Amino acid sequence: MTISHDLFEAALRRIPGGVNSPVRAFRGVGGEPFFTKSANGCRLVTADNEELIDYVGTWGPAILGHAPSVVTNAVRETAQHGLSFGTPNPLEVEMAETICRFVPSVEKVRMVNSGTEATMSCIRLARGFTGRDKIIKFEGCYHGHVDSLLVKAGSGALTHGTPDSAGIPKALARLTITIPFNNIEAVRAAFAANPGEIAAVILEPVPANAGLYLPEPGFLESLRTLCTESESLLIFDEVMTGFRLARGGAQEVFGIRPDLTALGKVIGGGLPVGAFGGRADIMDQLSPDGPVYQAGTLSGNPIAMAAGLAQLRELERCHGWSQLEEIGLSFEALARQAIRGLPLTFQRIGSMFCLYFREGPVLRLSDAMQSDRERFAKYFHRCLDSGVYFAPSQFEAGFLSVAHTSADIDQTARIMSDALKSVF
Ligand code: KE4
Repeated sequence: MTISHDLFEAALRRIPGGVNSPVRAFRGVGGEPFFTKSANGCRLVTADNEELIDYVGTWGPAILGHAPSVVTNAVRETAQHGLSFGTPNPLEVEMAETICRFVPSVEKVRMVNSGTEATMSCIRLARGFTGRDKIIKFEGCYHGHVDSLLVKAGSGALTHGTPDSAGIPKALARLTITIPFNNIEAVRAAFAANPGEIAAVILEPVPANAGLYLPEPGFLESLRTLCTESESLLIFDEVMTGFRLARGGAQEVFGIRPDLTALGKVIGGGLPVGAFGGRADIMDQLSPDGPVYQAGTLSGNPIAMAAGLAQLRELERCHGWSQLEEIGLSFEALARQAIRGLPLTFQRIGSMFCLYFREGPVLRLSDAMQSDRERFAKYFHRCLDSGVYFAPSQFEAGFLSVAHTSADIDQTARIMSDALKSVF
């Protein structure tokens, strides 16, 4: 038996499913999860000393690769002066100013401790600001485990067949209208059927929790227009895409100005950080100035701020976003070579990608759901056994980092190609 197996046995006795987050349980691909004991650059080292080229990147934060020295040094240095103060600290101000500089639609911002807190706070703030209750979201989009948003959700909810979680009061779920992504007519109809009742539309501008698919031309622009006309708020959940697709995230790439933006992952450099921000007139509705309450003991934690700031500064210094595009282009070229002639679809934007086990294109959840999950699972394990770790679910995106070298990508392409030959 392996050390990971023994650790998993112990975990199962005390942690539900043996994991602190469901997608780690490998239920989407079968088998037992490996345990990681260290990570550096684009590689993980398992508890059994296997080295893996990592394309999950702790689900997005490791954009510079794992444990970049600029971040670990900042953490070490900051920790000398204390771990948490429960008072305002200078790093929070620097983080807020940096976010507002990177993301122009964010005029004011508040730090939280996870992406879930960020989206949850956006929803409450939108409802408080508009005085309306209903929310529009899109099938397959995942916004964290927020009661109002765990309706036809993606990511682990989809992987484990619980897109509509138990425990959500029907009275609350009824206030969430879910619509297929890229269907602007259905959004228009929802607004017409609920005049003056829609507080906000929330979406991942590039949905990456049902694999990865893109907004069709004009879709985001139409959402912006519909929200403006209806005086509803447009909320971009950029927990995944923020600071990754561009310095200003997907909203910079697509030229759309949302009213609120949820952020996370990259912003913490690997530590627990989320943030939400947007128009000052909306953000000023938050306590202590306004009537919408929101709070957090560790929000703006100095260590987390130092880690996130070090990561954002380094991304800007090394022109990380253009490096990521170059790495993405070369990865895509090799991936397309590996899948040539096979009933597969490879979709990418920047450093995010997905290989769907179905013929494309994939434009919405219903398309993604037609993927061959069994064949995906076999492919996943063949790659893992050969030293490449892709996300353990067809309904997750893959992530490249600045630390992935051309040698890593060449090696990955060979392993992908061999794995595909063995499952087709
Ligand atoms: P967290 O609460 O997990 O920090 O963030 C929730 C969240 C919000 N919005 C988007 C677009 C997200 O992708 C996420 C979390 N992403 C998943 C990966 N698909 C996290 C992995 C996990 O659940 O363990």
